[in-house]
Amino acid sequence: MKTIFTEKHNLRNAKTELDGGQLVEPFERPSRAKYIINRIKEVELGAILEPKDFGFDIIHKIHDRDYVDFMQVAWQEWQDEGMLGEAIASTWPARRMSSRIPQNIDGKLGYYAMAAETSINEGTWEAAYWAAQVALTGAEEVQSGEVGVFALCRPPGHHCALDMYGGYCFLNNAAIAAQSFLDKGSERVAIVDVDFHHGNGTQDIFYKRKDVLFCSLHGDPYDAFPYFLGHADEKGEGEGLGYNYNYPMKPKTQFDEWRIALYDALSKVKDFKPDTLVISLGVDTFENDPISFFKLKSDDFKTYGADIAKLGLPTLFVMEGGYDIGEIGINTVNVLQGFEQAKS
Ligand code: OKP
Ligand code: ZN
Repeated sequence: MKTIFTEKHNLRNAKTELDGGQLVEPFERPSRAKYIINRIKEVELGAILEPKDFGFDIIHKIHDRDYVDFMQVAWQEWQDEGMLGEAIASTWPARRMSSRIPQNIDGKLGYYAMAAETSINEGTWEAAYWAAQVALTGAEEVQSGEVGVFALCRPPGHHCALDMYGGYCFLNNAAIAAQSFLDKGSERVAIVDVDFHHGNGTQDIFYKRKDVLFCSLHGDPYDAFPYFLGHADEKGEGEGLGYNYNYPMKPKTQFDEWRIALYDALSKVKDFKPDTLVISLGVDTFENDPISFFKLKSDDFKTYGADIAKLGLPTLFVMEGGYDIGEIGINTVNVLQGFEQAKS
């Protein structure tokens, strides 16, 4: 399997994450990608390609222009305001307040953020831009005939909506890849999100559309981030009704139960008859993940990689979360090897 990767992910290297009332080293850190790429080399998974630069055309189809323009200048504006730390949102348009966009950078961050743990600093935007290009390059490889391709995106994307960043995400790489599939000939694209967290951004982006099916397996939002989306009764709206499926699961969920949800999601995919499949691949479902509560073991990742392969669809894996740095390489590559070994 080919991997798309660039060292430019290292430009996303925030010093702070707001966690339990403290500013700690972010869980979403550069070494995550290093361990994954090292494992890919160790097992000789396949060629490692640099991303091409596809520019902003497809990014602008998924994200508001206002939002994209803001992200490009947010760090500069924060510095111009004389702020001493990294840029962190602290005030939101909460219930019954105005949603007019403030002029002050502190207010704008609150307007465009969905969570406060994610700091913006120098290099954040450039890394996010290249993560999207990694996804677009992966989509192009799949469309030119590769059965399975791995887009090693960093920072991740699935919490990022039309005009919102947060949950370590700044551009929705999986959604951008799905749009690229549609623009270049796919009639229907399915996205299955196996990251521990609900893909609220991806759901939101495609909620009223029937050309993209979205299925997400995740920690129940009553118990887990992003808390405010991801319930089982969110099924899509308008034309999109019946094209969104959520599988919220409780703390300590084991692989056998998780796999039942996966089978259900894969059967929805099958019925949908997509031309292409995007997997939002987070390995934070692992039993030792420091910020999640499912109980998958390393071997389970191989097993479900094979389950996905049995659909027989051209598949793009887009990297999302996974924070047990020591095992992230093994768990991620297990999914990809499981897929490779089972594909027809
Ligand atoms: C991103 B992805 C620990 C809680 C952090 C945000 C989690 C973002 C996960 N400080 N909450 O889905 O893996
Ligand atoms: Zn996650």
